Amino acid sequence: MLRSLLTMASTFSDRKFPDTLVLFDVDGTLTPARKSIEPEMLEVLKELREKVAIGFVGGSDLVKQEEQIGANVLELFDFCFAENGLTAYKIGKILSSESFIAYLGESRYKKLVNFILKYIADLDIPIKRGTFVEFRNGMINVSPIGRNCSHPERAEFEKFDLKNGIRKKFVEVLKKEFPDYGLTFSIGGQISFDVFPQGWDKTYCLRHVESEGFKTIHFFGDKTFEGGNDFEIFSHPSVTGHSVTSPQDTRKILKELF
Ligand code: M1P
Repeated sequence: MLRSLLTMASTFSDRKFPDTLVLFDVDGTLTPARKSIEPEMLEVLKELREKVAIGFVGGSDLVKQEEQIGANVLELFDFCFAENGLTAYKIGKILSSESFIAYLGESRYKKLVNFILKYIADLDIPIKRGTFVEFRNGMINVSPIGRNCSHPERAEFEKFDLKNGIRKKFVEVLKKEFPDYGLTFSIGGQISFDVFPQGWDKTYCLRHVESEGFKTIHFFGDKTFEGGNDFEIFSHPSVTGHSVTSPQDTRKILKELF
């Protein structure tokens, strides 16, 4: 307890509310889906950081957050949590985390990835591009169309998937095929789903802030419904959750709150 208070006092004592942390999802909350952050949002975050500690918790890897928020993303937030917090930074310094491959082991991983690639090879969808499995530190990301598709192609796939339930069916098959792997399959974006060990959802990032002694933790996300990748952190007992419909909505709620 004393350690927590000391840590907090030394790190965020320059803020108006030093015991408050505000965490944000990225796609659909801070930025339009897979697009760049707008200047108005950067301005709002800068002002907010004078009052509270701020962080983001995204499903994507850090490379994508650098593309969307800026190459200096690590300087813009007190906490940067990529891959749900499996890649984590506090004030620009990396924090230690676990890894997907260490959890699963090479042999079980090979079985899983071979199955996924065979399933995608047999999928009859309008177009396919490249990078069907993206290997990350804390998860793999699986995309039936392939992550190399263009923006118009991803929008088309999203519509097609909504009608035909491609990802939903895929996830059902994987759950049946690998019941003993202890994995969660999370459809968070437009063209893919994330696969990670149970419990490694966005609540994972909370373990990195446990010792900071925050009294209030806010979270803003757009996929807060059950099954969405913001659901677990949004409904966590230690978190005050805010469900948003767009980056503009995020700004509106922030103005009301702070
Ligand atoms: O942040 C939400 C999701 O964003 C991307 O999804 P997609 O490319 O399908 O729109 C991915 O990076 C995914 O990992 C992430 O959860």
